Amino acid sequence: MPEQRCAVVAVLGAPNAGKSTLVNTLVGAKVAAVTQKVQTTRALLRGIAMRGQVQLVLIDTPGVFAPRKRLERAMVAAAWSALEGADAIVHVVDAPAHAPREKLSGADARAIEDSAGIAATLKQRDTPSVLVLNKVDGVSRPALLQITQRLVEQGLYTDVFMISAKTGDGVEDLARTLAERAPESPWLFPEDQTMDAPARVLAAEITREKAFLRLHEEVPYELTVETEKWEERKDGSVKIDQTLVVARETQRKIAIGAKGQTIKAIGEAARKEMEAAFDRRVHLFLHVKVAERWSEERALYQRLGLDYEA
Ligand SMILES: Nc1nc2c(ncn2[C@@H]2O[C@H](COP(=O)(O)OP(=O)(O)OP(=O)(O)O)[C@@H](O)[C@H]2O)c(=O)[nH]1
Ligand SMILES: [Mg+2]
Repeated sequence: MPEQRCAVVAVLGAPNAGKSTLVNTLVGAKVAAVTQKVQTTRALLRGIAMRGQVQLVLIDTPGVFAPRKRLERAMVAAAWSALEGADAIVHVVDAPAHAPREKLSGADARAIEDSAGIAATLKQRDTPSVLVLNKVDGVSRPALLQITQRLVEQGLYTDVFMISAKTGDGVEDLARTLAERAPESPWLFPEDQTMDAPARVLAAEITREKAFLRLHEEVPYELTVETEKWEERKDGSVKIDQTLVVARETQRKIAIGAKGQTIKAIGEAARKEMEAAFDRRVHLFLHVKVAERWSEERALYQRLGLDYEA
């Protein structure tokens, strides 16, 4: 029997860089919500990927940015906390956002600033970091070289990878390198497990993703999803009751939509994905509730594993 090896890998980067997409691709299953909006991931999520005798425990983190609100501060603190105990760090960068151009959008300028801050911080640490330029499907070769050059000057990386987390291009090269460097250690999880969170947490993430995708303006950021009930049925199906918590009555109306259309569409998309994820029939019931100060409630932070006082 070859020795077991295992590496804890923290996946860090600015909001929207593609961290969750990369973790899902490496795991080969959906473990983390992915949307085109920033601040999709709110807490640490572990995805587990096997490569031969090597187990990679990938920690998906919330994006690192300049936080203002309590929840944002807790998210960013959680992202940095993932570095504790990590054997390796993967710094994911949204390459198209960093491409040199005459005029940058505000969001791209922020992404560049956030990445530079991360590069500088990682440089102070002993844990080996690799730089991953993501979304190479959307950027030219010369631009990639310029972006790499700038970040390599700002940080200290053992390797640079150019990948598309979405198409999988280059992802196995990265996996191989991470696996090669994994220290000898017993696996932390059974080899057929793909994530560490319980199914009801994944169910809440799935619904939150569908709601994020369908709701616009400020609603997604002021929304959270709780799995209230999980009832196993004799026929092998499961009945799941979830509450979408929003901060205002107007948001409740938007989430429900005319004749309940919006919530119905969110529920249908979520149910389909849950059936695939749990490999069984799902009866999903969604409720919408207003709790003005949910993002200030201590219990929420505890459930998400976030630090209320961060
Ligand atoms: N074109 C392209 N899009 C990608 C790629 N990887 C991720 N995306 C898209 O980028 C957006 C953000 O992806 P996420 O995986 O949610 O990004 P994240 O870094 O986890 O974002 P936060 O959790 O909000 O910090 C989504 O719309 C993805 O589909 C890629 O390789 N190519
Ligand atoms: Mg994410």
